[in-house]
Amino acid sequence: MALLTQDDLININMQLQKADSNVRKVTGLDIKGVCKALYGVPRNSEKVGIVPITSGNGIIGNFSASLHAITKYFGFDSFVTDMPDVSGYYEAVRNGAEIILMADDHTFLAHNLKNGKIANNQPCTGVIYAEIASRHLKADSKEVLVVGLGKVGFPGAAHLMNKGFKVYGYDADSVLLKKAVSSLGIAPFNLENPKKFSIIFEATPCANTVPEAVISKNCVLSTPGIPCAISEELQEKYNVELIMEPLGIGTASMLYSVL
Ligand code: NAI
Ligand code: PYL
Ligand code: MG
Repeated sequence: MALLTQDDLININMQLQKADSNVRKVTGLDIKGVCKALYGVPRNSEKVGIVPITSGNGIIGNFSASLHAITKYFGFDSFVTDMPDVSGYYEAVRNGAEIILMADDHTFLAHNLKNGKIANNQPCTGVIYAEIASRHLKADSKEVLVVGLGKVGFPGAAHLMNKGFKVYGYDADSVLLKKAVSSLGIAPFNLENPKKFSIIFEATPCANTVPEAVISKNCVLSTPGIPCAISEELQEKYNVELIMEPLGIGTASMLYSVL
């Protein structure tokens, strides 16, 4: 999994507020509203325990603090444990956590200890960024381009298919592209024969993965991918509505999915 860096998470509150404003502009809903549309209106708001995990590459600077800020931004009572790992998990439960948030280098989970529901950040991120893209108020058709069909992109593409969109997909890994075509019924997108889209969803760890030939004026590019899929120059040239944020939107999707 491509790992976040401390620098990706600088001033997460400002990044989240900016992303929320862009989501409202594109969809007419805020991030919370999109989560409610996806998962239903929560009856209550559980206490969240955030447990730092030292395995693998270890603690990422700003990661736990960002989760603390993100959970508070969405109205949850939350705390970061003093201890990491097993001791931190014990501390979280002993201090009344009803939902556990923790991440190693491969899995970022939300586990609701009351109802047993568990969520993985990758599909939850793909689904919410795809949902936001699908709600583009000024879309000129139900055609969408998905670039990147991995652990985030594939669930996002599946969500768009389930919503009745015409999904064109591309992945640099031909095996993954074939799998998405055969299992989801998406259309393989041919970069040699490009067309314009007003809705684009990208989930790759590479820059410049969305070519100019597919970008239409005022299109929405909904992308959790880090770094950004298009240059600032292209974003300005086509007035692209960019939905991009390093952690909070995906975390909101996880939390609402386990309430
Ligand atoms: P992954 O490795 O499972 O999937 C990435 C896919 O992109 C791969 O199938 C790869 O073949 C494809 N790809 C790479 N370069 C490409 C190119 N030039 N054109 C087309 N396809 C290309 O990774 P995963 O877990 O799906 O994550 C994708 C990105 O999303 C990563 O950058 C990750 O850090 C980020 N991410 C962001 C989150 C957020 O909340 N903003 C949450 C989770 C992941
Ligand atoms: C969840 C993020 C989104 C993109 N990549 C994922 C990532 O960086 N995962 C690793 C998270 C490790 C956290 C570390 C800590 O500080 O607790 N174990
Ligand atoms: Mg996010």
